[in-house]
Formats: sequence, structure tokens, C-alpha cells
Amino acid sequence: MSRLRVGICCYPTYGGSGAVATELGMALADRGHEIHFLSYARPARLAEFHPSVTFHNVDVSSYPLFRYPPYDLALASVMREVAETRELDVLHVHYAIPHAVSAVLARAMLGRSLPRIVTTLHGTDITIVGAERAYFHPTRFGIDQSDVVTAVSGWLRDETVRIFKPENEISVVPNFVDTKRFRPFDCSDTRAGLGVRDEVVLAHVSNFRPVKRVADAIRIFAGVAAERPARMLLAGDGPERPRAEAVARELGVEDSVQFLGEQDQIERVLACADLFVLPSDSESFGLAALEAMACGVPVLGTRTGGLPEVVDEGVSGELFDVGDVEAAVQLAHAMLSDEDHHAELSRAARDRATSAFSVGPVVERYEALYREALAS
Ligand code: GMT
Repeated sequence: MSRLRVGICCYPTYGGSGAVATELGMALADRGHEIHFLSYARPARLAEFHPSVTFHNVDVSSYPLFRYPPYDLALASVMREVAETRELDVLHVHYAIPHAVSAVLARAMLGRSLPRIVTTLHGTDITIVGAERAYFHPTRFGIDQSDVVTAVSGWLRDETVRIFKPENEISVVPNFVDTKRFRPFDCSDTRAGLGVRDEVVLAHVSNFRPVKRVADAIRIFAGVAAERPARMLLAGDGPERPRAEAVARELGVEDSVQFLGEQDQIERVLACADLFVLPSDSESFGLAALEAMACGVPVLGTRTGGLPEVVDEGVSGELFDVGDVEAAVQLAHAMLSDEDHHAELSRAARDRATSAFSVGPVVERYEALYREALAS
């Protein structure tokens, strides 16, 4: 199969869209393609070195006149340059705003049909940010000017059609997980290091945005801790962290709740857990839940967005309605009380991650879409 030259543009932070974009780029490089990452910082998950991977930094110069330095233009400029000098076949942008629009501008500046533009929609680029008045039309324009558009779940595809009524078709390509890295393993050392004794461990990983409802995760934990010795590990950081800490204090569980901040080896935290809690308002996919499942950790999440496409209710986890903390606590008790039942959930979680969301088939699907775009 011929080698493709692919540009991948994403947010470099710990968020799911950046993680997926980075893992995809590295998997494509392992399959022999030449990969160019473009972003305002080196993506958090990008490996130290890979002979087929180059990172291109986007610098945004400031000027006294600019109250808001135009990142989208600086990005378009780097995209244009990389596309021309590295002869990119495909520019795959993750998260529509502003990446899709910058890609369209970059290609227009080149005045040709290459690179083909592939846009992957991840979630709030559609449901929150994209739907805002200021970004609605640019988002729809970016979608319609792309050669291929994908969404990470059927739910997100349907939401995009409902909100934007785009002309372009949207294919569903689910996220995936590296099941070699995210796997069950003995983590007695990590547990001991964290001071975890004979306790059940609940975990939560997110960017602590309001949409994640981290305070609900703490409330659920308090309900569990009222019945049995329990510990909660929270990884990640963001604007809701102080409120979550305050809720832990209010409920008197602050000594059993550990805020670990952003972590590179998130699998070490996940593999320590007995239950992963994701009480989000909305979740187009829920990559963190999938990573927990791959570590053999059942999920307790909300029946919202694309999460039911990831967690098969009653088999690899349990789902509850957004905000229904009481129901979540009951479900947590049921999942944790019976060791055999918990072991079954745990096995099913790992099985689902490996059978439905492993790297190979998803990467092949993207390769096929790139080739279709190039052939059209
Ligand atoms: O949309 C966001 O809030 C940010 C985005 C990200 O960059 O982390 O998260 C979304 O994309 C992830 C990767 O596809 C999904 O796993 C998350 O469910 C999704 N977040 C939301 O829909 C809230």
C-alpha cells in the first residue's frame, strides 16, 4: 500500500480529541505513513521520537493592535507551508473550530485540490462552541468544504445533522484505545504509593469543565464511602476543580479524595480503580471511559450522548440519568457489593474495549477514507 503524507492538526492538551489525533498519527506512522503534526504546542501524548513523525509549531505573533491574536490565520499559514513543502496528500483536522476553516483557507491559498481535507468532529465543537452564533456559520462552512467529515459516534453525527443541516455526509468512525498500553495490570505498588489500603477505589479523569459535572462524581463517591471504606482518585485539571474540592470538604470526604492533577501515565491511575465514574451532562463519546474499560474497570456513567454506544449498559458498566446521584450511588453499591459480579463486569469491560474499539480496524477505516478522498 502506498505511503501517504498526512498532516494532523489538533489541540495539544490532555483532552480527548488531542489524544485521539495523536494516537492516530502515531499508529499511521507505525503503518509506514509520513505524519506531520501541527499545533500551538507539542501534543501531550506524542512519543519522544518517531522517524516518520514531524511536529510543526504554530507561533502566533502579537501586535499592540491585536486584542485577540489571530491563531486561525497563523495556523492556516503553517498548514499552507507544510502542505506545499511536504507535499501533503491529506490534512486531517480534529475538532472543527477553527481547524477546519484554517485548512480550507490554507488550501485556497495554495490554489489546488491537494491536500484533501478530512475533518473529525469530536463533541463540543458541535454541541456547544459550534452552535454559538459567533461560530455557527464558520463551523458549517468548514464541514461543507471538507472532502470527508467524520463524527466519533452515531449520536454526534445525528446532532450535527440536526443542528447544522450540512450538505456533506458524515461518516461515523468511533474512537479507539491502545489496548496494549491500557490493560489490566497489578498495581499494588501504585495503590501502596497512594496510601490506598483495603478500600474500593473510584476514579474520574477529565478536563474538569462544567460539562463533566465533577461535583456529582464527588457526591457519588460520598454515597459509596458512607457504606464501605472507599477512596477516590481524580486525574486532570480545569476550572471546576476548586468547586469539586469544596464539595468534598462540605461532604466531609476530603481526606479520602485525591486530586492528582494532570498525569501522563493515566493508565496507572485507571488500572488501580474498581469503578470509573463519568457523570457528564453530555459526552459525544467518552474516551476516558473507554480507556478505563480497556484497563478492566467497569464504568458508571450518564445515559447521555454517545456514552451508551461505548458502555453496554448492565454488561460492561451501568448508566444513570444526568444529575441522578441517588440512582448512581445505588448502582455503584450493586456493582461493588458482589465480587463475582464485579469481576464479570470488569472482564466484559476489557472484552468490549478490545473487540469493538481496538486501534487496527479504526486506523484502517481512516486510511480507507483518505484513499477515497484522494480518488474522488
Ligand atoms: O468536546 C470537548 O469537550 C473536548 C473534546 C476533547 O478535546 O477532549 O472532548 C470530546 O472529544 C472526545 C474525543 O473524541 C470525546 O471522548 C468526548 O466525549 C468529547 N467531549 C464531549 O462531548 C463533552
